[in-house]
Amino acid sequence: MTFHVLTLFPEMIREFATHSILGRAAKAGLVEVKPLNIRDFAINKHGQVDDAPYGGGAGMVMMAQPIFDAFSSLSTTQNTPVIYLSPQGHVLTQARAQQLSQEKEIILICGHYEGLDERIIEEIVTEEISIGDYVLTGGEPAACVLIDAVSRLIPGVLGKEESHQNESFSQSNLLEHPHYTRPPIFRGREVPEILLSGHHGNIEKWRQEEAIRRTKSKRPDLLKI
Ligand code: 4G3
Repeated sequence: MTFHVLTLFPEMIREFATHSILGRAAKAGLVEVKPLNIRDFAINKHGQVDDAPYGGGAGMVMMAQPIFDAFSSLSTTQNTPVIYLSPQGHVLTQARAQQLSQEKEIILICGHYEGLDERIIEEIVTEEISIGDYVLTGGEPAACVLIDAVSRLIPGVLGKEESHQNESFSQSNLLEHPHYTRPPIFRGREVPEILLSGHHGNIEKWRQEEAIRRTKSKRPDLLKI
């Protein structure tokens, strides 16, 4: 799967995609992250990509032309999702990440300043996605979050050890049960006895109950959908 990322800060995206599980997935040819510098598509001699807003007011607006030309330089198919990361989008969910993981290619657009000229959104954007109800200085961290959430759902990206079969949100709307590893006592706190019992049936039942208990106490909103 290929992520094309239109950005003014290609190094932020490149750096992110070369570490840890994503870096390994790239080496294995499972995921390709291709930043495209919007500034390379500026046409005036100053390399200008933003301008003052019509109607006045503070801040700058990203010009439509460099973004359109960057987009046009890609030879992607007609129905490739073109996602604009913005606080105005639908909030990203595990279900949407799952759907996006089926795509062959995705184009991501990272905004800055006051955002993009509305006409580029009308012209090329197929979907606006937000990673949560807060504002960032730029769309790059949001693009990285989306790339991460989607990539790890692509078959082969996670190893056995990192499997996502039992984790929060993957099968149910439940949070994960608590986890423990050695030592059996840490600062007087004992590992629940049942986990040391070797009785797999009882352990599974306990984990399920804990998942429900935790969800009720930490995220009751998840149970009301
Ligand atoms: C567009 C995404 C982009 C308009 C981007 C600011 C938060 C998110 C930006 C705008 C962003 C998010 C860049 N901040 N919640 N900042 O996904 O006002």
